[in-house]
Amino acid sequence: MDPGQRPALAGLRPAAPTPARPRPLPWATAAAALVLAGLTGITGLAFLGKISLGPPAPSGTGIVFYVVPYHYGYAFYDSGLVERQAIEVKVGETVTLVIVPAQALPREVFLEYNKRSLKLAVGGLSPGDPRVPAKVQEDLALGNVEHIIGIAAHPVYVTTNVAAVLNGQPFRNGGPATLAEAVSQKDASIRSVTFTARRVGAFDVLCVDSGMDGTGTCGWGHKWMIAKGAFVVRP
Ligand SMILES: [Cu+2]
Repeated sequence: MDPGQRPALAGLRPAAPTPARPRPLPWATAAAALVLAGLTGITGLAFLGKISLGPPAPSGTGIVFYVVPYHYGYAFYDSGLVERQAIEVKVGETVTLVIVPAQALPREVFLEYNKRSLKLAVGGLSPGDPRVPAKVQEDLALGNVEHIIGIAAHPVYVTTNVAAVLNGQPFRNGGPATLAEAVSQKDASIRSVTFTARRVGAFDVLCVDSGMDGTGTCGWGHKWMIAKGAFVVRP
């Protein structure tokens, strides 16, 4: 039937007046309130980090954080994929870092992350210097696409392998559209590390590898790829 056409019967019958909304029965109200309370409880727990509404984490991995390295910095997300300024854990806690390289995501997303590098002084250039994005392009052309994520005073040394999904291109084609998608699809570029937070303090997250010339795997801005005190271990 043509969507604009109404059934013949509808035209013959006068539209019935909308009946007054029946008063909900007391028990129904009580049941609805209970359901609502339950939902609020779940949301509250999720907010407090007691349970996660985000992607399921592998069991036995403790508290999970996601790290997105880009040229030349990091974005941190909690287990619900909410961005955080730092990775915050308690001493003695088992921590799993799931590393999703920004380059595993589409070009626009990758470039959006890299824009953050324009807010900082990188490589002796002042914030916003157009030579910074030019250097990123140069690094991509040179194949300087990997990072090695380390955390001061902790056994963390994770080499990314985004080249495996880039197929020689500077940007990802046909990959996950978002971080959430990359995580739920378990993108081939994802690496993770599980360790124990042993010391109280604020530790730097850094790109550890450095070549003979000190440039490292991600190239020009490697030395400046440090998130100062971004791994926070509370007593
Ligand atoms: Cu790096």
